[in-house]
Amino acid sequence: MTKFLLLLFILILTCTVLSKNTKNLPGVIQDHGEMILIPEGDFLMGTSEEEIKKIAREFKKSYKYFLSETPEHKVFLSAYYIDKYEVSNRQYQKFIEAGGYENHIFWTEEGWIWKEKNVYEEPKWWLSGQNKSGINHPDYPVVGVSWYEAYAYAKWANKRLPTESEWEKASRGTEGFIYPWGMEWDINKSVSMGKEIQPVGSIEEGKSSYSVMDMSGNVWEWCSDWYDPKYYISSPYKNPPGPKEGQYKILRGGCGGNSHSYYFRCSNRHWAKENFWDAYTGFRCVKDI
Ligand SMILES: [Ca+2]
Repeated sequence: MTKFLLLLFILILTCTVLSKNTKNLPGVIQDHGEMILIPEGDFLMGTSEEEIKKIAREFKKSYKYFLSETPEHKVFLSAYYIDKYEVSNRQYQKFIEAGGYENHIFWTEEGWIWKEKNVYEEPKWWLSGQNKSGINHPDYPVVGVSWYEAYAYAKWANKRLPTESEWEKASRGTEGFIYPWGMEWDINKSVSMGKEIQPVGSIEEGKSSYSVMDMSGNVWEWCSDWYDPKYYISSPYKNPPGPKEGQYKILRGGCGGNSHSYYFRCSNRHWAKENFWDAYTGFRCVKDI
């Protein structure tokens, strides 16, 4: 009898430990966001020198402004999942409610220090509702978030921020498209050129060939990579992880407030400090298979 009770006790203890761990298993997606599988394989990343000279002439800019997009090169990526939509205020609210701003384990060391020092408990404008922020605008993309906050959210959700190459492949597909929908600029296919941001996934016609939404416009999206203008010259062919260090993090995709179509090309690169935030900067996440 004693032996039986002891076995029962061990069984109950094991179940309790397992059920606690299950909550944080890598397979559990905390924000319930829809994700799209991007199959493994090659795609064309960056822009050729000939093409950037053409763009520079069109917009009367120095071609050096676009030089970090060169050389155009082939990249192989293992399969991964990417969020179909930019992370919404509705999803971000779950992170706040789950104690995201109170739990050190979701944050980088620098991010935690930055947050504590500034006493941040939510994104900018979250409580005032300005710039379509906060719970009164549940379907809009979260804005006013630094890279630190995007990183912490992704970790809480059991996802991660995309590498720059993962972001670009999900946007332009394997056909070498300039824009998510094809080769020609179309102002009606993205939230762009001075428009206010819209609820995520508002423009169906602007989806990429993988059906990922808002890769062009609406809000800029944080990536995991540091920015190095010369990275493409020596980046590895397989699953490039991004530079080891840097001063700025990569942003991709352009935003409603931008007024030149070159920002909305899939290969356009942009960057900002980790603590940067504004009314047009958000993110989406990816997940390993
Ligand atoms: Ca976007």
